[in-house]
Amino acid sequence: MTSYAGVLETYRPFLDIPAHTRTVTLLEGNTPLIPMPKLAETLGGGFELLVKFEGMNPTGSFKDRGMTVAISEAYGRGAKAVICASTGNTAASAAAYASRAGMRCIVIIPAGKVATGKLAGAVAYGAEVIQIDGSFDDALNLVVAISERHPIALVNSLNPYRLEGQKTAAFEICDVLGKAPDWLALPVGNAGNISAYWMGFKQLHERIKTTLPQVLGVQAEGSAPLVLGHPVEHPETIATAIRIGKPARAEQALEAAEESDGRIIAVSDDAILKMQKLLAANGVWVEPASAAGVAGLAHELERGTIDLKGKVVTAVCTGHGMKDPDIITKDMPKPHILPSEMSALEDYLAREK
Ligand code: AN7
Repeated sequence: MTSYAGVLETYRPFLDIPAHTRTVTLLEGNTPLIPMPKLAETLGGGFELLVKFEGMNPTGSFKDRGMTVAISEAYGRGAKAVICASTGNTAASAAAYASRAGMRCIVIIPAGKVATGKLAGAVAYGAEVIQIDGSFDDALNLVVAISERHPIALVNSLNPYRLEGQKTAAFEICDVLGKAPDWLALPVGNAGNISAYWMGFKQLHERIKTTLPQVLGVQAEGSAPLVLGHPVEHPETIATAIRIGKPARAEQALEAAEESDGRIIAVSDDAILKMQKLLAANGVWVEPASAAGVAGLAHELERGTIDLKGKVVTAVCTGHGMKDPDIITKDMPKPHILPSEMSALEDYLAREK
């Protein structure tokens, strides 16, 4: 038996990467494609819904797929330091892979707008965390400028090797289904992921003649530059992962939507949080941004603007719920405190539910 070796080794012949690349991996990828029949019924039924649960990657988000490739390339050419701007998940992922390669990792994040689990991850893996009094977009401008002036590798999704790695998720979906899905729904922030999926599906279409899915990209209403058609100066959303006003891969994302006969839409924070609860009620706990894709499907179904009858629909849930525990605990009902006695517990069971 050959054991699983991560996305770079598994899909190397499909990846456009330089020969100097030296694999740095945490055996990311190979994440579950989970059937969600009960949730599909809740949304009206008549279609097959599967969630690609990217929260099951080593650092808890889809970013690990692209990061293994970006860090492997930087490591292979002798880079000693990497830098990224991040709403949190990229930071934690860069930190983890840089630590394995023995590289310095600097992450720039918007102060006060990064979920606890992501910040903790970046610190735990040994990154130097710098908070700026500004947005993700400001942070991205800074790291791009720094990486042009200093020998520090940029590992944001402007780095093409990030997309090479991220597109492996499309390959995995087709491998499991034995075909491409009819629709793919996913959240959109800096727009690297939607661009990478589309690259992956198109590559398989050209090589092995799979069909192409229609792509539904979903932004949060308060941070929806791709829906509005212009950058958003002060993006706001509860889904801090996608609190991005000027996506680096905007053009490619719009192309993916158009070429696939799909679209990019926006949903409200309420709809995102409602879908986070619905997913969790089906055993899949994701962070708020990660619920946006399915929330977008629900939005279109409610309005009758999408026909999913008989279709196979894949929704990408990009990050684990454990990344952002505060969003759950802040509204948590007060815990029941009982005496440590059987009778008290029996009284409770008789009383509740
Ligand atoms: C959970 O970590 O931009 O459209 O700096 O963390 O490829 O940006 C995160 C983005 C979706 C959006 N879901 O993906 C970062 C960062 C989750 C995310 C997105 C992000 P892109």
